Amino acid sequence: MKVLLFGPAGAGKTSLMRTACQGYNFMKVANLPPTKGISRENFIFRGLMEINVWDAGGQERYLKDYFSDTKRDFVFSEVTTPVFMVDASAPEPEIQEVFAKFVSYIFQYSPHIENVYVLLNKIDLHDSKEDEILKLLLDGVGEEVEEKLEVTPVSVKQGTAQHRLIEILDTEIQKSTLALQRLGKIRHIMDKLKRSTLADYFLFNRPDGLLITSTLGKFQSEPLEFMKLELSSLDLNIYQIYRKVMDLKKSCDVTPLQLSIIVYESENSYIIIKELVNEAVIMAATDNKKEEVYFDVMKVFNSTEFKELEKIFTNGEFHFSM
Ligand SMILES: Nc1nc2c(ncn2[C@@H]2O[C@H](COP(=O)(O)OP(=O)(O)OP(=O)(O)O)[C@@H](O)[C@H]2O)c(=O)[nH]1
Ligand SMILES: [Mg+2]
Repeated sequence: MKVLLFGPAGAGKTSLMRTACQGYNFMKVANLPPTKGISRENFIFRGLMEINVWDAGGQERYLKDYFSDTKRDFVFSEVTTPVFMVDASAPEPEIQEVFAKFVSYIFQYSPHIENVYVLLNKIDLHDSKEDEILKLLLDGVGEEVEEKLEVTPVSVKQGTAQHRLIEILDTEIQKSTLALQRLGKIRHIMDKLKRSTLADYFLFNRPDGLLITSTLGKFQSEPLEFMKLELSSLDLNIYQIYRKVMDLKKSCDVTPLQLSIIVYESENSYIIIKELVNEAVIMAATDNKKEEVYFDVMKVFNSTEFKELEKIFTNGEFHFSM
């Protein structure tokens, strides 16, 4: 999957990529330098589909380069998801030509493309003029192209641009047999886990923090940024104690400690969280707080089914070409 993020300088393309795909919050990316040429990032979206994001720096000299005879093919071919982003508070006339060239090369070099996504960004700003900028863009292309445009006013700052990008990528998942097969396999195993315990299971993807699937079906959740189990410096005390304990027990078996499972409890249930080989996080929510329910979940985390689930995230299934 090649997602091409294109548009004039300062539109917010890199901010969008960093916040939607790499779990940064907007404040952390507020001072990004302009992107030099094309920056490419690979990641697994929702744990199901490998995505290559091509973030094309929009400064004039780079645009000229992308449109040149020698570079055009490289930039615009094999695109699966073209996304054009503009700063809605800066309706500059030059944008019209950039957009017209962009769509024309997209349709020429990636002829199977059905939709071009247009994001009018920064609508959080008081002086944003999304109507004006949309008119500018549309005036430069024909009606036939217009029908293929999916235009959305968004804001990376407020989070709506990220939601829109996730929505766009979700429609790509629906078109990918490979991604759906993988989802089918995961669901099958998750249902098996549920059958042997009184608990529901929720699986989250680590890179983007999105829900992959759950035994209660799909639901909307805010992307989770914290989903990495790590020992904090405070916990280092535990390591010192553990070493002493092993010393007292005269055991040579001193190995690094890892945070493996986190257990929360409410009045009526346990929420148990475990990492799957660094790539995903599983959460179990028990139906009640009976001892055996808790131990059943622990057993499930050591079961062959669980190992199968881990294998899906380690067996390099994604290492085919883009
Ligand atoms: N107010 C506001 N500012 C935004 C928004 N999105 C991005 N910005 C700011 O716009 C500036 C440019 O953002 P970038 O993500 O670097 O823009 P870019 O499109 O990658 O720019 P190039 O790499 O030069 O093509 C940064 O200061 C961002 O913080 C938004 O939704 N609202
Ligand atoms: Mg950039």
